[in-house]
Amino acid sequence: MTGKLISIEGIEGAGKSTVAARLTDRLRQSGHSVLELREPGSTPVGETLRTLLKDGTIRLAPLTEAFLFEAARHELVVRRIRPALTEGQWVVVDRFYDSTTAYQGWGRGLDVEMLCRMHRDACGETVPDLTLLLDIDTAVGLSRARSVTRGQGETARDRFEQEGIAFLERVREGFLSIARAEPNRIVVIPVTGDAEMVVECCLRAVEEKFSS
Ligand code: T5A
Repeated sequence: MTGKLISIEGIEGAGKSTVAARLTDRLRQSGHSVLELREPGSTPVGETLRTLLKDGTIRLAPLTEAFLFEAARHELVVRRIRPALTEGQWVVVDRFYDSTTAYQGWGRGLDVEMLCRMHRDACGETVPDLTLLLDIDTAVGLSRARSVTRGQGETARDRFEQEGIAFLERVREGFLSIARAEPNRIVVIPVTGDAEMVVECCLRAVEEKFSS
């Protein structure tokens, strides 16, 4: 595999989708062939599971939720990520397996070691070369996310936004704990300025990681 896999992580409203799109543009401008993907999603199975997983009117046991995210992930790895990396493309993915560790492990209370085994089954040797963790104040992130979904008329139904602040605090702490455990892979980007400033920080992290 000659391409690079970059995942972008963080809680709701941290700016992941915004950064993924702008980072992809900037990397393309500097001559890379880049595939931008999202999780769950970016395959027919993944997009179908995304609709199910985000629908807060459907009850799911925590382990069911974890299996569905891993199923969507396996499809993404096998059908999109590995072929792209083999061709030498760079892949920017909006969320990857750290989200399951943080949300289903730290948020829902599932055993983190078990989840790590599930990640290995779903992804094999396909692990991110670099993970950018966008770390935002929980209340600010939740308010940004809600202002977007309110516009789409979805607020009442989104499974994770309706969990509220205490759940997202645990998820945020989970992400930071994963970052402390894997400092070589994960760079924490504090989200304090506007989107362009955050993108610049991400680009610097990418350059530092891959320039040598
Ligand atoms: N999930 C996912 C799990 O539980 N387990 C898993 O394994 C996986 C993969 C997916 C849901 O599934 C859960 C997590 C999620 O709840 P999603 O839609 O993919 O849902 O993810 P969300 O985090 O919900 O997406 P959001 O759109 O809410 O957040 P983003 O992508 O972080 O934020 P973004 O870029 O859309 O920005 C939100 C708003 O803020 C503005 C943007 O313009 C936008 O209006 N903004 C900024 N404003 C000021 N300053 C900045 N720096 C800004 N950056 C963005």
